[in-house]
Amino acid sequence: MKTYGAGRSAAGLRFAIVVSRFNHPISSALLGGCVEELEVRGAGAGEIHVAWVPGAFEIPFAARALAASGRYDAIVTLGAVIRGGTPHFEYVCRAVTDGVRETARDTGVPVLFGVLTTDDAEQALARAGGALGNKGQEVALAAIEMARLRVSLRMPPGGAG
Ligand code: INI
Repeated sequence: MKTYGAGRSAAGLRFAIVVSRFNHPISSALLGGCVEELEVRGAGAGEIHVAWVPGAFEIPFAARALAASGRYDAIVTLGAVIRGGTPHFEYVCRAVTDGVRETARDTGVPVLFGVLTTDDAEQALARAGGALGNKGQEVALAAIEMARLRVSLRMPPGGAG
């Protein structure tokens, strides 16, 4: 059996991160975890570009522009949508999940989903460097794996990747 290579080294790969400013303490903690993991895995600091947007609703707009630029091997999206007891939460969640999925589908660039959707701030903080880890770090690993897989899918199975 031959398998397409993936791997966990970020060396030589280029990443863009789209991060929403809304719920800033949470999103900045996600960003810190994501950048740290990419750098630990070998990504050059000059190969990680960050685009801030006002809120999660705006994430797909920036993710699509960055993916379409052809400059990046993977796009990471980060943010926190916290339920506030109004339908607004559902609308924002739907918009960002649909937009991220459609961006990856339409551009062929992996777009990773690191947007927390939680009932309250405590649940989000627990996932942004708290008791339940850091979603930014987790999604950085997924971005590396998908970026490497994308490269290797252009080669025969078992090739470098
Ligand atoms: N944006 C978020 O990123 N998280 C939220 O929890 C949130 N809430 O709760 O409203 C939120 N709203 C802003 C939205 O994403 C847009 O920025 C805004 O509607 C302007 O288009």
